[in-house]
Amino acid sequence: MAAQFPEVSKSSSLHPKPPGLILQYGTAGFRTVAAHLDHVMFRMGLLATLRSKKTKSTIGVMVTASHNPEEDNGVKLVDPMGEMVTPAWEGYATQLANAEDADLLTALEDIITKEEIDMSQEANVFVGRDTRSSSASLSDAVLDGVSSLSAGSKDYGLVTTPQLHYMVRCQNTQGKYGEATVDGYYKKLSQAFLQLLKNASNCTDDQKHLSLDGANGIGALKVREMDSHLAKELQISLYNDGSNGKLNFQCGADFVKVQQKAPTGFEVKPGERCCSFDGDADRIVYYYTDSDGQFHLLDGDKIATLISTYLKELLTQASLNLNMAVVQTAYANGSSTRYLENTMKLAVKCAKTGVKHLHHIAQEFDIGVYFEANGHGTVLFSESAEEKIQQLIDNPNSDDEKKRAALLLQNSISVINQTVGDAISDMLLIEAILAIKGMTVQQWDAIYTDLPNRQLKVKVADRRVIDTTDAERRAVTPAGLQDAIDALVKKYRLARSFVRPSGTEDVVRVYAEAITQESADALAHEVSLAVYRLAGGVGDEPKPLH
Ligand code: 16G
Ligand code: MG
Repeated sequence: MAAQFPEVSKSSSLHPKPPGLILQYGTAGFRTVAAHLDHVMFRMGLLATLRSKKTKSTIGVMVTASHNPEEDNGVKLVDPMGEMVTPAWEGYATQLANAEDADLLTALEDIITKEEIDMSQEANVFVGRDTRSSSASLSDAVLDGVSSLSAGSKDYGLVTTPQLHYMVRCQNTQGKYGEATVDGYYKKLSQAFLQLLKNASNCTDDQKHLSLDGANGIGALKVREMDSHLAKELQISLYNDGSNGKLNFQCGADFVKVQQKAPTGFEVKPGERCCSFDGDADRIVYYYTDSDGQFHLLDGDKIATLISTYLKELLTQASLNLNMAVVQTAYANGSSTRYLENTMKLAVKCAKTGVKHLHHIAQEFDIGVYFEANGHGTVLFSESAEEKIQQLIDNPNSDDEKKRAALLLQNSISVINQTVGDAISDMLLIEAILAIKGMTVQQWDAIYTDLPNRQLKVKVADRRVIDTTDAERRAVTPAGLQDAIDALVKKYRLARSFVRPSGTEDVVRVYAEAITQESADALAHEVSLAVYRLAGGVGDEPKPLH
């Protein structure tokens, strides 16, 4: 059989696998030190080609390690509608990446047989990359894989992760979703944004100003490119634009969220609206500092609340009966969930950590708003929701208020990147909502008050001994752990805690929230101790925080 793919054998020898190296297609693709990834990239070029033949569609491959350090890299596959690749193929990705060189063709043929792939079918692969110094040669390795199976490809070069997802969807909908070019992306989003802003009266220059931390990554480059499309309706001061700082180093959305402080290289004036992207611009968080110098974070939960409240108001004004839900994970602050359910009367669903899980649940609704607390999220609209909105706009009998609301909904849909969380798109939507509502960042922050919380990590011998259920909110194994957590939670007011094995690091993550920071810290520590004792902790016992 090997004779069938002479080009694959030949090219593969240029991308040898370090013998014995085992990697896993994790929550968001492969991710590790860049030096270990050349063979993985070549093979993901092969796999994307097979997936393209199987789906008779264009498939995307994005070279990035998101918020990881500059020295790392990674790769994610993008399915035909711009969503993350389907789980069965994540398994194939792992098999293919881990086959020793001599077994590569067998591993390839195994997938072809299992999936009954017609190798005469044409294939096309879109490739994009972030600004890491290793990304150019790694994306060349992907392209080598694609061409060794004689498939077509387009190299988009430097793009954000969500831009590549967007291109794939545009291509596979024959342009219905938009034009599959970076310029087409800017035009679609900015035109919708400018339409939305026509509904914002008396917006001062102060309100139009936003300070943005680009994490020294691709997002900064792309915001600069887009700037001329925004007609000064959004005036961005760009920091950490990559001109001298290091990617993700003491900056970016992950740093800000985890450290709960402003990035370095960033001048935060009191009261000023600021935001941070992560290294591949698929996450965003907002923040400001008050007159006492106190830092305030507006994370994915606050963003989901702002967006869902705004959409609900428009649905009411348009008298549109569409079912809408907000999808969160167990990390969502309890105050946000309570506010959405009790005050906004919205359906709230809880998904397992990882964008694909939230995306999947959001698809079950006419309008599914999904956000992880870390700032990754978007809004999905069903085809029938989009049709109903269009009908209202086209109907000569619709009154002005309904028509206005329907047009706002339609332009909001156009600003949103429905394929995946997109920092640029989310930023434009948030900025438009704040402008339309005449709302300051402080007023947005005041919608509800976050419960104090704490996240800790515990090292254990094998984190797989922890198995969870109920969207990771309860531990099924090891025996006794959940009972211990339940008993600890009972000691504190408004408390909640859960533990889960990380999908990206060799640790168990502990989350706790409670009425005061002291109780949240104490609870997180006590739960960490329970994990250490019951789940095979290694190294020193966790120490109290205070
Ligand atoms: C990945 C996920 C992110 C999730 C995080 C959890 C995507 C694109 N990214 O970065 O959504 O929050 O993993 O990491 O799915 P953890 O399992 O280490 O807590
Ligand atoms: Mg990212």
